[in-house]
Parts: sequence; C-alpha cells; structure tokens
Amino acid sequence: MRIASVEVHRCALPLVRPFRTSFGTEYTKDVLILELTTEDGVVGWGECVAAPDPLYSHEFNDAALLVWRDFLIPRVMGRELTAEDVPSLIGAVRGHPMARGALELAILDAQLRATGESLATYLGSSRTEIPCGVSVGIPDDDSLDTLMAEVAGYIADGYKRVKLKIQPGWDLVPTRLVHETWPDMPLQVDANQAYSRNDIEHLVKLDEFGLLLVEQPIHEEDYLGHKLLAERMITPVCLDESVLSVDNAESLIDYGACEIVNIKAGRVGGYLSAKAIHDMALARGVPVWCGGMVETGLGRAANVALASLPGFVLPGDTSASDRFYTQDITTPFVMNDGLMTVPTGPGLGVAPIPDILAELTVSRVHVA
Ligand code: NPG
Repeated sequence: MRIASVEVHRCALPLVRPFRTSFGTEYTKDVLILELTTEDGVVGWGECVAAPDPLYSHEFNDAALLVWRDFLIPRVMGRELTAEDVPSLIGAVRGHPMARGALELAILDAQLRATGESLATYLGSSRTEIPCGVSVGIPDDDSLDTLMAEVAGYIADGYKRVKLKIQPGWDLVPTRLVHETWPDMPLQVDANQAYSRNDIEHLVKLDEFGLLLVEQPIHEEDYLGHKLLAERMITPVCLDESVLSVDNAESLIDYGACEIVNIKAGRVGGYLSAKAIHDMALARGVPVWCGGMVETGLGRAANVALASLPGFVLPGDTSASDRFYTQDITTPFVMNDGLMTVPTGPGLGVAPIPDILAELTVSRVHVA
C-alpha cells in the first residue's frame, strides 16, 4: 500500500465518573484518532493512547502530533509498504512508542481491511471471546463507601476480576475491605510507581489478601527494587510502565524483577511489538494480561483482539465501553456474563460512527 493522506481527529469524550490514579485524575478522555487513507482509497484507523499531560509516561498528545508530522509520517509517506515494514522504517526515531503504535495500527488496519482479515486472526488469536476485568480508580472523595458502591456495581455487571488503584495512604484498608467482602473475586492492585524500594516491608503486607498480582509498585527504572520485592513477596510482581520492548521485557523477567507482564500495545510501540512480547512470555511460561488505557472503541477493539492470544491467561483491563463512556465513538463494546466477543470483521472490525466522531471532535489536523 501507499499512504495518500493522514488526518488527526482530536476528540474529547466525557467520562462517566472521574478516573483517579496515583499519578492524576482524568475527567474527560482527550484522545487523538488517526485516519489514514491509502492511494487505493482504503481507510485505516489508529488510536493514540497518550494523554494530554506527561503523567503516566513522558508521552503526551501535543508531542505525538509533532512527532507524527515531523519525524514518523515523512518516513512512511509516498512509498510502497506493509505494516510489517513500519517498525524498521520509523526505527531510527527514538522513543514515542504511543505515537509509533498508533501510526502502525492505522497502517495495519488499512492493510487488513484491504485483505479482509481480522486483526485477531492476523495476530494468531485462539479464542472467540475473552474474560473481562475492571480497573477501579481511587474515589475522588477518598471514601470507602464510594469505592464499595463502585465495586459492587462492577461485580453486578459480571466482571471477572477487579483491579484496585492504590497509593500510599490508600492501600491495605481498601484492599482488605474488597477482599473480605468478595473473597472469591480475583483481585489485583496497581500502584503506578507510587512506592519506593524503602516500602518493601509495607508492600509485603498485601500478601495476606491472596492477590493475583501487584502491578508496578515501584518507580519504572528501579529494576533492583522490583527484584528485591519479588524475592520478599508471595504475591507475583507484575510490571507495566517498566516494560517497553520485547528485549527489555525478557531482561526484566530473567533478572527476577517481573513475574507477570502487563502488555499494553501503546506503551511498547504497537501491536507487532505487543505480539512479540506475548510470544516470548508464552515460550518462557510467563503469564501476561492486556492492560487498558481508557481507550475508545477503536483501541478497545485492538486490545480485545490482542487479549485473545493464548498467552493472555489472566483477565485484562478490557472493560465494556460503558465503564468509561456514555457515548463511545464506535458501536459500544458490551459484556455478556463477564465475556466480550472478539471482533471478526476486517482490520479492527469497528470504525468510528461518522456523526458521533464529528460531534466529539474538538479539532482536526491534516498532517499529511
Ligand atoms: O480499563 O482502560 C482501562 C483502564 C485501566 O487502570 C487502567 N489503566 O495504569 O494501567 C494503568 C491505567 C492507565 C489509564 C494508564 C490511563 C494510563 C492512562
């Protein structure tokens, strides 16, 4: 294929409730959607999981726009290519995995729409539906009652696993309460780097709750801290922000800092890299699960396809659209008995609904 044009839609989707983590609170999803058209007139869609501010990682939306315009898109425009060529074509540009991943996804979507293959089949899917977990933020009012009401609602919806966001001052008490109220519900916690290696003895206290895992408790660059924690803790240590590529994932596993991997395609530069991490982990017998970044239906479709690969043995943050949005930009993703159907249509299998996309679009940039 040859790319003829690239358009960015900057959209704002109100969230059904604020989403608070140890690194900040989101009230609205401010998201960049890539619309790429090939010379043959095929349209591919990509979603960038960067946020407006560099709080989860160094990436942010305005930087993604610049990187696309000045460095990434010029390397893929006007030449015959396949999605598999993209990592090497843009490989000289350092960093910016979320911007790279969104571009690669739009190209892959166009390629698969042209051949009629679904993303799930292309990636090597082994399932037609996947179990869904839900990520529960820290309540805006710091209230345990608010937390319990929210968790009860998700359990009534059918979610098969609950993940609690934790931070110093909001950890043992909420985790104990949720665990004791729903002792059979698989439970895990995510600190988004809020602790340090000085907190290891405190974190070990989480062991009494029989958690599936503790996710990214310590700073992303502190591999030794995670290794020391993994040696001390019964609960498996899972890494998210620290994992950036297949080589670094394998290094972290080998070193003993990472016992379970959260795979987020955006964080690792796209679905091809995500698949490579999955394949490596599967070969080594290391469990993986699919993380979420409050995606719209486009990114959610891709995540559900990824999460249907055989190594994804734990439920992912692949919640239904209504967990975050009253109005998604695609047909909403729904859950039945805690399961979500893997899209089977060509490419992502979903596309933005034009009127809704227009309604939620704040600005449009013609990048190329
Ligand atoms: O279900 O999409 C979802 C959200 C899951 O908690 C979730 N994501 O740290 O993993 C995370 C967190 C996140 C959200 C990270 C937004 C970055 C941006």
